Amino acid sequence: MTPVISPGLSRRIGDARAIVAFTGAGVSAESGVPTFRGTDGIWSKLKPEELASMNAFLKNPAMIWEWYAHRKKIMGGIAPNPGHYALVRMEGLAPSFAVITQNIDNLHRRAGSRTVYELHGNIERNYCMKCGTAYGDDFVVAASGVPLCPACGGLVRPDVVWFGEMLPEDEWEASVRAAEGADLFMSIGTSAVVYPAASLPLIAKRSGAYLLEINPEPTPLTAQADEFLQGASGVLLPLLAEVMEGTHRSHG
Ligand code: BV8
Repeated sequence: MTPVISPGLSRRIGDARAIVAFTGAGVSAESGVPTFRGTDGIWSKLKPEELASMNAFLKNPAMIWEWYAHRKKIMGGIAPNPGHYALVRMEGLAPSFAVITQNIDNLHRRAGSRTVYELHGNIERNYCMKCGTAYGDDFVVAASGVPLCPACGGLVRPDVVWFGEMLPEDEWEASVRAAEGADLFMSIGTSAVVYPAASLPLIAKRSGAYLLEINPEPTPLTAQADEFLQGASGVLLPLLAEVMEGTHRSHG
């Protein structure tokens, strides 16, 4: 039976100095968080732009808050899965390791990942659109209907990046630097269609990184990847962590 992790990839994982894990909704799928574009996707009914956009929010804040409240409810009952924990193990072994995530579910941090760049924000954070005051989940959940800022009466929104909005500058710059400095860049559980995040794997490859894609199905990135490991991240990432641990044990 051919090993799932080839000897060539095992060597690369063991020798990698700077590893980046670029993650999308697929990494949280095994925690029970629905993906966006899969068959069970939360966008299979409505278009992303119809929900995750400023226009949609201003047009109907109550509906958009209902959608986020629904997602917060799902995320309230989830936990990191073996894929998240495998990335924490790998971070402990690699000289340099960063997670760049498009996910807003906070699961990487809850699993214990230390260097995490959140490109599209975090659903547990909210802020007033008028005065910028930050509000936690409790405030938003307690509000009946659309949460208004007690300080200035402004509309409170989720601290996530909507379509047409810029990504947080420092998270984006740090992510580009990490991609340019990586010798192993893993694109995991993302359909690689949302930009500018989806440009990071190619920035890494152009800067000399080995581009590994992990996904149960091919994506628009697969043709440019150096290697495509077909399967679930919750199964494959623990195997990669085991290979890394084995290499570090044998190196003493
Ligand atoms: C912007 C947060 C600049 C909110 C989200 C070119 C350059 C720049 C911009 C654009 C461009 N072309 C188009 C644009 C505009 C747009 C865009 O990219 N549109 C796409 C749809 C074409 N981009 C933007 O608007 C971005 N902003 O560009 O600003 C600017 C600003 C002003 C003026 C000019 C320029 C902002 C994009 C951010 C949008 N926010 N989410 C919220 O979540 O509510 S996007 C959303 O998609 C999530 O963040 C999500 O993470 C992201 C990507 O989706 P995936 O994570 O990949 O999830 P998906 O379901 O698609 O795929 C899951 C994958 O997992 C699948 O492949 C599946 O096979 C796999 N899988 C399933 N199970 C498993 C698994 N894998 C492993 N294991 C498993 N078990």
